[in-house]
Amino acid sequence: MDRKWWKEAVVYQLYPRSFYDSDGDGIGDLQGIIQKVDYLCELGIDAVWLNPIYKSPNDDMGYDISDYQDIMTEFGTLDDFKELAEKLKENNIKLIMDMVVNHSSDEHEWFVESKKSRENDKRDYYIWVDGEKGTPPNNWASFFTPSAWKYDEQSNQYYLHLFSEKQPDLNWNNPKLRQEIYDMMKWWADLGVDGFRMDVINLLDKAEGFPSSEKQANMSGYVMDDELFANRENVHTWLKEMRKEVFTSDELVMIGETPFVTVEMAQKYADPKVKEMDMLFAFDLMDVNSGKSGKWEIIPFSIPRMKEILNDWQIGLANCWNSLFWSNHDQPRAVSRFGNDSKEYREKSAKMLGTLMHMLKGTPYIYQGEEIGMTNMIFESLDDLRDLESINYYSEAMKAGLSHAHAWDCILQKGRDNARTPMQWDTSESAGFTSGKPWQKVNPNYSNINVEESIKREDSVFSYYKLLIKTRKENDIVVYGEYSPLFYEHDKIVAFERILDDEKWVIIVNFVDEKVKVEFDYFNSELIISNTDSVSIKDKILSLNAYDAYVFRVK
Ligand code: ISL
Repeated sequence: MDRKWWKEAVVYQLYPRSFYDSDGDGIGDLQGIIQKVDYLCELGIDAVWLNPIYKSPNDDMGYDISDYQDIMTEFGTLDDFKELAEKLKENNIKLIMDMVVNHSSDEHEWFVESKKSRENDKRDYYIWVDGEKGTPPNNWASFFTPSAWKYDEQSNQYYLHLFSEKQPDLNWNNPKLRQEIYDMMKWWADLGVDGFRMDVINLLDKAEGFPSSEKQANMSGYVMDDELFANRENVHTWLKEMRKEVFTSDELVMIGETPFVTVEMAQKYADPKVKEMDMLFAFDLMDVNSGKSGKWEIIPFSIPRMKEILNDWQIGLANCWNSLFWSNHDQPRAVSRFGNDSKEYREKSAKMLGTLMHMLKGTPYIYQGEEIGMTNMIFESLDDLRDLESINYYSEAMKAGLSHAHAWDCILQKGRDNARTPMQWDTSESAGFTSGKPWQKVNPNYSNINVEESIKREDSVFSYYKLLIKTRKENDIVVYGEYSPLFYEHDKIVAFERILDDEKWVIIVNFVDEKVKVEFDYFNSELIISNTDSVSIKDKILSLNAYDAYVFRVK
């Protein structure tokens, strides 16, 4: 058993902007987190991943960094950061920083310099290509705007931005730039952080010569062709270099965020012998209801397809390590998307989802609010949106002639603002998140769904999550046991075994809002966890009600 703290940990993903506001400006902050460390301890998590807290003009909510060694003004100061790090350490909670080095903000001094002239010594920190006004160097699409290139009048060149215009891509071919980044990361490591979640780390290497793509264009006429900018060879070279330079201690965890990654690619990135990354975030599951053209092409959700994804990753990374998550700050809320957020089934299905993620093999990530079953938000108008991705999608959809109703429905289902509504602490105004005007509307369902209520009720989602986390701590099998699928052909239940030495656990959950039956021949099983009081096993048949979840120890 290759024991590692980050394998045994449950990680809490904390979105500081929406967590807790200590000073009434409507924006969550570091002192706010400090005030809520007790809450994290109560839940029992072992590590916190903080979304970016660096200085930023917030075009993309902190993923556009203008100073890597300072804190976002709204969030506090470096002293606040040190106080938070200290407080987490005192409480045995590890701290994982989000690190964004594929791009910076256009307000970073490197880019300000780089833009000054072709001769500037920071010019090569970014990706500049010749081109005439109105004709971008190629047909690459950006995630957040139609073209991935922005023209600069003064030098008659374009710069590359895979994300927004205010997020110019850094030029990783430049060794000076790479060294500056490693030094900066070492500086954070020396401050005592326990690891990094590396944003879009597999996009660092772009195809030489920036060829246009032959693939199908999107509604704006540009092409999102990952083969030209993701998972290319130099990513491996630079990760090894970064690992050597920055990750000098084995205790420091390296988690790569890797869109477009396949199981085969992941095996290479997360190979424990090579150690480019310890684990990574893959997106097959998040894309389960997306069509070929991306997230806004919504296709029907299929349980068999979801099972296939879970199974492929469990088996494919059996010798590496998986990251397990139903949601994050870029995704809809888990219970609304994969469960059922109706009054009747919200809690039941949230617990069912929790059971699955905590019992699969890998490190579970709880996205802030998931532990109380927070739901998607029914936004009323464009003015309610804060995320540039949705705002851009809406405007491109209108230009392409799609209906308002269609575009709005997509935004309600998939928009990133869903995950970013403020944490619901109690029933006071603004759900107790702020005494001021919240930067993003609070979900009106906070009067029913909030921490204060959930924490004191024994059968709440919160209490159930506590039990899941505690069970992991007390049983090596949950962390290190092998995974093996069960009832793989069944189209409504998800089930698997975990096996460690002579111990075996069986996990069975019903993914639908109807009764299902399965053959159950595990005699003398002991029920360890369930989201229901009534287990019915008769004549070797287990009957499951809507969203039932069971964890058995087989004797
Ligand atoms: O958010 C997405 C879909 O809605 C993803 O495609 C996302 O853009 C991709 O996974 C990269 O995400 C990361 O980098 C982005 C940032 O906006 C995201 O918040 C971050 O998680 C650019 O830094």
